[in-house]
Amino acid sequence: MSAQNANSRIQSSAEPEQVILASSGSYDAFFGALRHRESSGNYRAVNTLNFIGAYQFGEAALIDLGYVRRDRDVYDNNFSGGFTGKNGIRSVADFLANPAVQDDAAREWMQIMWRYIEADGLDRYAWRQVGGVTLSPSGMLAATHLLGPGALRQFVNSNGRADIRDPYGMPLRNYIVDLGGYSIPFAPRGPGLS
Ligand SMILES: [Ca+2]
Repeated sequence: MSAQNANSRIQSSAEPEQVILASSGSYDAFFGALRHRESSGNYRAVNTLNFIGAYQFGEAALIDLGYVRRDRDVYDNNFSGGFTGKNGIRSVADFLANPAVQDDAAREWMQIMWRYIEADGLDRYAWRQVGGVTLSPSGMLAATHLLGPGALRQFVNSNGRADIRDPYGMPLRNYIVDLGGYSIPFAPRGPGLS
């Protein structure tokens, strides 16, 4: 989620069918594309819902990653539990000032999210067509980053018909398609790749 998304035009759910044949982009390029999508690559970005940094992490993700302590509401992005000091990060300001830590957190986050996807049994949909799009692992991870594994499950269970959007109106489907063309080293490889 990002301020950039807030400015995005709300798009029709009836989008043309898109097919991703293989992952042509590298894992590094995936992070660049995700940063661009989330914040235009601005490591100091804070959006109106208090998601922070180039990847627009929220409180719940930073708790899972061990940067923030749990408080009564892990989704309100007030970070009131405080920071743990992981990688020297003791405040939102520290996190925003440290691109290397944000990149490190993003890489760790992808592995955590893939385990969520596996725990939900959604990994078996990798490279399958759902609702007219190919679910590539990078697209699945991007969608899970946008709205969580529950939203990806809803997308799969509805065969892509559920119109799932982030609070700024960004459709889940856009993340699946636009960030779907990157290879993920710990996930199933696409057809035709060795
Ligand atoms: Ca909180």
